[in-house]
Amino acid sequence: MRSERLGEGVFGLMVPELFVTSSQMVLRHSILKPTSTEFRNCSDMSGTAALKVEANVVVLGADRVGKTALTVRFLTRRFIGEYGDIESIYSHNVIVDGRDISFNIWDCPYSQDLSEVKCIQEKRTQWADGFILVYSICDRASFSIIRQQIQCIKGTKEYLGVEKVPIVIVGNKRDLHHRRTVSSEEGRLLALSTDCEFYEVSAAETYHGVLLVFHGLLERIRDSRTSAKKPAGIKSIVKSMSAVFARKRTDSV
Ligand SMILES: Nc1nc2c(ncn2[C@@H]2O[C@H](COP(=O)(O)OP(=O)(O)O)[C@@H](O)[C@H]2O)c(=O)[nH]1
Ligand SMILES: [Mg+2]
Repeated sequence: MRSERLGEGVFGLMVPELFVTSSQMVLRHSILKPTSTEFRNCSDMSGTAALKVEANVVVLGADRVGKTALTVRFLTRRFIGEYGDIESIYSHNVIVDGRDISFNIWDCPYSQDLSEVKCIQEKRTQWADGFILVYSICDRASFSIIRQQIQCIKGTKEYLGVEKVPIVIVGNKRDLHHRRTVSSEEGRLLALSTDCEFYEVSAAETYHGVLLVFHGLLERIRDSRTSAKKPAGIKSIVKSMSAVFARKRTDSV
């Protein structure tokens, strides 16, 4: 059996976990293990189903933008209406393109306590393979928060040596277009300028859009995995050699 780690986990972090089965949801606490995100190739299985992919997804955004609605829609295909403010990690298995995918989805409440934010944000960013950043198209302040969160995530990942961060930006509450204060173009432009994917959805109205969000993120996670594995190209070799020679020249001055 081959085991390959996708990302680091949160060490001993206690979080509530909502395990979802087809018929029921059970809320309980669990300890996330550092090796929670793995690609596994089980030798006793055959075909493409033998490859099991685990993906850790963090859902972020301002209060009341629909983070939980979006997550619960993906897990259960239902829109309930009111969700409360419980921080949860949900575990959900799906088959995508014949592959067994295990999503761990961390639905995070928004916090403005800066000291708390810094500490927990680092843990989340370290744990996550990909991010879903949600704003409401009727709430301009929630759109500004997304911009800040992208910078913060990219900064932390860069510090951790990760070049490409899979991020999907989601403008939610599309059904409330008569109350729109953020245009689709603004969302699309932000995504373009920050190398993120963009979707506008209504968690209240459709399951399909929400499904596209999670599949789009999965695609980005796969891409980032592939590019991280690629051997250094000629450009980066030339870059490293130039850096070495430049250093030697400076040393000899
Ligand atoms: N009209 C509309 N309301 C939504 C949508 N998504 C969520 N809501 C509502 O927005 C409120 C906040 O949703 P919630 O998921 O709890 O937001 P969170 O704080 O970001 O997790 C709730 O009253 C939801 O019913 C949507 O797509 N359309
Ligand atoms: Mg919530």
